[in-house]
Amino acid sequence: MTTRLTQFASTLSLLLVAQLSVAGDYLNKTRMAPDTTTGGTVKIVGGGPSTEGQQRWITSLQYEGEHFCGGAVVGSEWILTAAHCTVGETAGDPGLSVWVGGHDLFLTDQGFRRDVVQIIVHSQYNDSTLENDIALLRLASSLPDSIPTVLLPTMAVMSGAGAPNQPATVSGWGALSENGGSPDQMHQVTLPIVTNSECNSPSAYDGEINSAQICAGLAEGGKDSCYGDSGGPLWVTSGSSEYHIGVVSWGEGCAQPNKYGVYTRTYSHRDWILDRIGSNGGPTDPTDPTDPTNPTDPTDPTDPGDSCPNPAPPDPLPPVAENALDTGETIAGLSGAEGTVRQYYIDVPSGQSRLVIKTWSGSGDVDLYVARGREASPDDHDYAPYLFGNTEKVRVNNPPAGRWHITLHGYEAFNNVMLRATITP
Ligand code: 4AZ
Repeated sequence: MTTRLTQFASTLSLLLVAQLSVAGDYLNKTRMAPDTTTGGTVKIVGGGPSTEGQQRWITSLQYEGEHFCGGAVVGSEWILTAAHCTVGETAGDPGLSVWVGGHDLFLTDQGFRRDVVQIIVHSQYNDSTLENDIALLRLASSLPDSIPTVLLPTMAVMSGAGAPNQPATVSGWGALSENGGSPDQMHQVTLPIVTNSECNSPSAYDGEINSAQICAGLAEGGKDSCYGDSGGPLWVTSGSSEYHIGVVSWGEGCAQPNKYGVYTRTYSHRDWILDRIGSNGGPTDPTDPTDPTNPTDPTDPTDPGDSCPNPAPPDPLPPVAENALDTGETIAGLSGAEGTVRQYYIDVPSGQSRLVIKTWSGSGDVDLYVARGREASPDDHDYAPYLFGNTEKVRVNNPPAGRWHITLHGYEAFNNVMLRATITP
């Protein structure tokens, strides 16, 4: 095992050297294989042991029985983890396994072990910036019903329990301090979700964080995920359900002031995940009226739990005229109530180098959705920054030719917002 970890670490060092010229600050990003020393007297960076038997959907990725990354059960045969955890791993390698539903790494009669038959890494994963640091592992056989799945977050969760300043929990078997050893027992720490603008402030990551990432931690430091927690979950409870809101990805050291933990934002990859695993199943949150899996939705005519005949479901997006946009044209003064939809399109000729669509200014919260070749909606789009407030931008390099559809959706009432689409030849 020591050999293998050494190989893993030296692969990363090679990558680090190779990346040096393209990303000068890259060496500051920590995402190494964990220290293999166990025990120690230090506490997990600001947390403590988790409760045995809780969050049995949390998993340990192991090589020859040794933990190297975390993960989460999102389907009975699917594990969500970080793309960087899969670097150098091969599906079908008999050394590679996932350990599910356990608590103490050395009590191997706990939990369930499964081989990995498929590794799906996000096609846009960037090994130097760690953008889209997300991957799915398919297990050789389904997990038993006693292992729950963690739910993928909905919009409502991200604006409630998953919103900035709310408490979220990160769990794993990673190091207990930046220079410390790793525990046998799963640990967890609860820390606040941080806005992307705070995480992008000069004292934090100075603009490196994109909208498909989410940060958590304290400005004063002291609570964080650390080496070996990568791939594991940042999660919140909403109603009676647990929702996965981030994949442990990187950070500068562990628990340092202003150096928040950086997580891949699960919500931004919800469709990517669902397209691959089918459905997320599991219990639904009855307090969440926008949860599409909620079986108590009275407007759902297919809901077997509904005793009364259902009325026809309302149109989720009322039909509105779609307006053409010219490149560089600014639409000013857009306003509407919550739920208002405004639709535009722009025709992109072939061979263009960039398409930028942005909204800014005004008040309230309007969200931007972009899709090529079909109407864009909250449920079907190619791009959606999905940020709080009105400053949102989609940039597509070398955009394929065709009609690009833009939908603005009032997440809350919005007032006096600007919209512009620009094609760069
Ligand atoms: C890691 O390498 C890792 N402090 C995880 C989280 C953080 C840094 C490194 C964030 O697994």
